[in-house]
Amino acid sequence: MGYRVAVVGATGNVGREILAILEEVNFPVEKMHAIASRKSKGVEVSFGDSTIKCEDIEQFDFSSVDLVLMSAGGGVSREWSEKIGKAGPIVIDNSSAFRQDPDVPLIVPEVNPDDAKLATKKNIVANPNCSTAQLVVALKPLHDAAKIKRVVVSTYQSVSGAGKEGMDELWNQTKAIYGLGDATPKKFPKQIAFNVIPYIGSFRDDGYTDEEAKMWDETHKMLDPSIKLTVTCVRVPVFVGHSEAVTVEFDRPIEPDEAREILREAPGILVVDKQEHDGYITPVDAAGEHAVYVSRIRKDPTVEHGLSFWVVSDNLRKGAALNAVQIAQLLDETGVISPKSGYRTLTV
Ligand code: 2RA
Repeated sequence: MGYRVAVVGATGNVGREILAILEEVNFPVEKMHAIASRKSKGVEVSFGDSTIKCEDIEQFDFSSVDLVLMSAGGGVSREWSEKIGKAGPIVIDNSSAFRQDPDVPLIVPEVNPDDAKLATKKNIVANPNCSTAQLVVALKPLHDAAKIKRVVVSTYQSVSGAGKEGMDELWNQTKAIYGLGDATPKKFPKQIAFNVIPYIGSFRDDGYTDEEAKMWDETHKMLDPSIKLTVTCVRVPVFVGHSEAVTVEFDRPIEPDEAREILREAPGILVVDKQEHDGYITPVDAAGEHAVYVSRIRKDPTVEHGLSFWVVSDNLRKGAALNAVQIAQLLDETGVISPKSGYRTLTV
């Protein structure tokens, strides 16, 4: 018994990871459909040992599946997710289109699994932004132990967060700069090879970017609206893996050793924290892995009860595809979806 699943945006970075992780975690799939835009119809993608051909989103009958994992950007999601939800399946949406919709739960299973029960309000569950997902996994167990008052975050976000075009731009610019080729920025607003760019998303009137605002809006929705956050998001010339320098102010004293113990026990986290060169994690170490890594835990002596630490995770995995698959597992485990629903539809 398994689910009939459609992955929309199957040719993208995240779509391909979703297909790989569904197979890796042995999610019960009876039938898998890869869905893409008309121009990618027939393009082959891998699912386990098999190869499947992409089907055209315009032609696909979404009432024939139980679960849709959507990773095709906000525009496609705004056009399709509600229609698909009304046709029957639950949509797990990786875009920002529905994250702040009060009738759509925004879920990181380690943080707010109980919100799964809200999934059937619109048959849509939102997957958070990559930089928020890894942050809240690290903040949640600490917040449970000592209430968090304020967080200061600087991100170091890899180019894969901007899709395949972002990865291609870093690769091509790096080669062009070494080989005297054309290094003109196209995907990013400035040169990304051998550089960092303190701008992701688009500017808002308050001087922040929408990527930065996503981090506090989503943390408020999933964890606690009373936590104050200030954020600077930066694009760095790394292919995969987002890093974050985080400083947290608590309402009671919390020592680095206590924080280490709490984080070691917490789901989804691996603490790698020794004062030696194998004692902290970099994005290259985290790429391809499932965990959120926490390193460099230390006291911030400039505030009353402060800790600083370093959080790294694979942005295509915990930041996107893995979290989406974990939401699917959560919906299955909590009975929000069950393979039977597929059979019921099939026999009508
Ligand atoms: C980025 N947060 O890294 C985006 C992807 N969702 O650009």
